[in-house]
Amino acid sequence: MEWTRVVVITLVMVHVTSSADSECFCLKEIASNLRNPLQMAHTVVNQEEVYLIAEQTGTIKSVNVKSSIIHDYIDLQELIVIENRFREERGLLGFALHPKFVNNLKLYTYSIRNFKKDYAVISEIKRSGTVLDERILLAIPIPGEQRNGGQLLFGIDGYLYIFIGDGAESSNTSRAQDRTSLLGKVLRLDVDSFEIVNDKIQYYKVPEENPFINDTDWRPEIFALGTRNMWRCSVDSGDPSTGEGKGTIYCGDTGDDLQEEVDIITKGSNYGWNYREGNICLNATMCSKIANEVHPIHTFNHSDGISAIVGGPLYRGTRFPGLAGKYIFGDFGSGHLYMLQHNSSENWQRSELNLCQKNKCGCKALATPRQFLLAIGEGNSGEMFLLMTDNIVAKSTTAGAVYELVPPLADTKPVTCGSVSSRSFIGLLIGSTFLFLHNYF
Ligand SMILES: *[C@@H]1O[C@H](CO)[C@@H](O)[C@H](O)[C@H]1NC(C)=O
Ligand SMILES: *[C@@H]1O[C@H](CO)[C@@H](O)[C@H](O)[C@H]1NC(C)=O
Ligand SMILES: *[C@@H]1O[C@H](CO)[C@@H](O)[C@H](O)[C@H]1NC(C)=O
Ligand SMILES: *[C@@H]1O[C@H](CO)[C@@H](O)[C@H](O)[C@H]1NC(C)=O
Ligand SMILES: *[C@@H]1O[C@H](CO)[C@@H](O)[C@H](O)[C@H]1NC(C)=O
Ligand SMILES: [Ca+2]
Repeated sequence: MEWTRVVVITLVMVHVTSSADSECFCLKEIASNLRNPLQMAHTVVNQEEVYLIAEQTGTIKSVNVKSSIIHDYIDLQELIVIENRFREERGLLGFALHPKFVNNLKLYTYSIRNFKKDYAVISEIKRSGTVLDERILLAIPIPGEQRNGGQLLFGIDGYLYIFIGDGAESSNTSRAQDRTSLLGKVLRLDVDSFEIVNDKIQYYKVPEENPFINDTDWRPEIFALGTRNMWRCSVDSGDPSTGEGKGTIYCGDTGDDLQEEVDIITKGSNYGWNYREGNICLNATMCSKIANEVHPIHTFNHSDGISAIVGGPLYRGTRFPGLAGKYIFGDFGSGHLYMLQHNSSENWQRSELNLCQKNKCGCKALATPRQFLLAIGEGNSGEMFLLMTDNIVAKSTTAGAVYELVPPLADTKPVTCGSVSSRSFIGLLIGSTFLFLHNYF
């Protein structure tokens, strides 16, 4: 995340009709009173089907899917650093469940902690009763307070992928291109093994297939480089009948002044930062010399109305047939959602998704969405959730909520739902002034 500047601008924007009009969505609230919910998982804990939702302030809440009862599952509040202020990008930034979580209850967290200085800490945590067992896998010093990354996920190879921001205070640093630094990188670890390194136990092993494992100039954990601050990545579960696409990793990489981008993460690739931002060259000397450079599948100019990208899933659910096989992402500042449709080997076409009109959603689905989009979650059957808040100063408010995307009612006769209100989420009014939150992530 990075909030380098907040510019108040007047937008004169004519709402563009979406090509996906027939695929409008309704929102059903599944949890509220949260403090910056920024990652979720859908799983089973002790035979209870739950959503686990991480708050930036340091807890992972468990929400019982049937009863909606919420409790704290993991509480790291005493261990992490986070201040009660605007532009705070530290705290608990992400988690991933071990592929065998249902049996071993191991999960992995990415949080910022202070041991005389700030570190991005990746650790394995297991809760047994009320006791938390923790093993620190990596503690990476972070130079600035922003662009700290935070995404963790397991690939279909069973390895843990870690997405670290470049930790920079300004775009001039080239840590993302520095092979001896873990900043601005995607790392890949085997967390089911350990190694003894310099007579100390290291609670992971570097997979033999990591691209730079034989090159002593490189940190062997590096899987890919040249990333700025990837904010939310996902693994495609594959086409349900053909398996096509299974295992592909998609990320949104937040931009600096000019462009946001969507990337497909592949082994040994260089995503260009900070020589290139999106597809714009920032360093004429270096742009032609980027080895194994992989360009984004899509870029989105800030001038076209995006503030900071929030990557989502490649949709494999069934509720929205028109979204099948499309890549979904959103905008932090406005909460708008978009899809990318792959229509030839090189071409991904963008269109906007719209919230349905009030009378097309049942009363239960007439939730009032929050302003800021923090993440897009995915349930076990591929259905989607929005993690949002009205106030990003997380420690002081509980303005966060999680919504499930549900289809509109088949019967569109107007519904009356008492005092429930629904604020329009889309199509900023012509000439309205709106906070253009540039580069929060
Ligand atoms: C970064 O580079 C720009 C352009 O070269 C320069 O104007 C700016 O002062 C630099 N910022 C820092 C912190 O060095
Ligand atoms: C590293 O070296 C080993 C032994 O020579 C070889 O088997 C392996 O394929 C190499 N790995 C990579 C990623 O180059
Ligand atoms: C381009 O990158 C090189 C290598 O990191 C650096 O030395 C140089 O100052 C950069 N040039 C600009 C204009 O930022
Ligand atoms: C995006 O911005 C870049 C540079 O700022 C410009 O060259 C390009 O034409 C823009 N693209 C669109 C679609 O406006
Ligand atoms: C494919 O994408 C291009 C550019 O984004 C668009 O012009 C074209 O209409 C699309 N083709 C189809 C078949 O959707
Ligand atoms: Ca890039």
